[in-house]
Amino acid sequence: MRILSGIKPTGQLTLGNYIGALRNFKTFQDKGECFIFIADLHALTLPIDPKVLRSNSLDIAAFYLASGLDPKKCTLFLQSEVSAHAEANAILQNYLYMGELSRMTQFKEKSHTMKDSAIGLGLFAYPVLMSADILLYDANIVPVGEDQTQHIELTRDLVNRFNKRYGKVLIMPKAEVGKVGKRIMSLSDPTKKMSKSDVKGDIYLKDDMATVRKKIMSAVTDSGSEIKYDVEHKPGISNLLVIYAALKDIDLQAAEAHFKGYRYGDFKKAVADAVVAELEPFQKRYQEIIRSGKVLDILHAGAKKASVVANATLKRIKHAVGLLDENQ
Ligand code: ATP
Ligand code: LTN
Repeated sequence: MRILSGIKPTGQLTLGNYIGALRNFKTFQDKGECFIFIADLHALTLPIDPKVLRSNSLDIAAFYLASGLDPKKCTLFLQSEVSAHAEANAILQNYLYMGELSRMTQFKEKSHTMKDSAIGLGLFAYPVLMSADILLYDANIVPVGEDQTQHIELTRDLVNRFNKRYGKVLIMPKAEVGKVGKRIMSLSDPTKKMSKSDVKGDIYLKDDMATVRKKIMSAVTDSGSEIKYDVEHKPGISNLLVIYAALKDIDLQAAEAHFKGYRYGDFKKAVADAVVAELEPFQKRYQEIIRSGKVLDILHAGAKKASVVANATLKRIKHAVGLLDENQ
């Protein structure tokens, strides 16, 4: 089995990225061949300072390692360092269409406040490159948070379309979304997704522990006093329950039962304790990894390994569509 996922280095990673994606990756490295990358080409789809992009990319690599990904078991690499991604993108863009791309929620959310003259083609064509990422590795499983499943559905449509025309060339991928924590909400507005481009209401993986506690203690809660999972009537409490359950690896009923009779204040304190217990050692590992100075070497070695797999698939795709290669 092949597993592939990535995170784009657009900003400081949040607890949402951690619970929805990062934390789950390591569970796959013993289940099959695992490819985890930094989607740095995708980060260019909105304006970003080159220095910030470089430092975010290194940070994500260090976070991957700190989360327990082992470069011996799982290939870690930069998307831009494996040129097959850009080449496959150039071919596959002809098999996804304007109508379906313009219906993508992420595109609509990111572009609705922008003028047409400011929206780059890369933002619109984002799912093409993402499909290339996935298909180049013949990935069976793509672990992601809920917001990315629409892009993976589109990749599946592309596979059907392409294979119908050229025979069985591409492997059908499937999104794998965690049971608890697939969509962590903002602490200041629990009806909105916690997202790294939204500054308020986020817990950042680099926040110091006092800040983490403060943010959780001042999270928006709801009227009433019961600790209950009810997204419609109690979005704030439900979000904190999800965070707790995900970090403790328990289901929501067990979390609810645990907090029966708790007051909001004590409940929030317990959630803050759970987040600190997870992030404190994680940050220590991150610091050690950055100090080791080995991150770039790991990424370069990963790109070499990834290129072998990606180039083989690219060759298959090129041959299928009729591009001549060195053997013809
Ligand atoms: P941006 O705000 O720059 O769009 P983002 O925070 O949404 O970024 P991505 O890089 O798009 O983050 O996502 C990285 C991974 O984290 C994806 O698998 C995504 O589904 C997951 N993810 C992002 N935000 C959340 C969230 N709030 N809850 C759960 N998973 C999330
Ligand atoms: N769009 C993803 C990042 C990403 C990705 C991928 C995830 C780019 N290519 C391929 C899974 C598989 C995001 O996190 N926003």
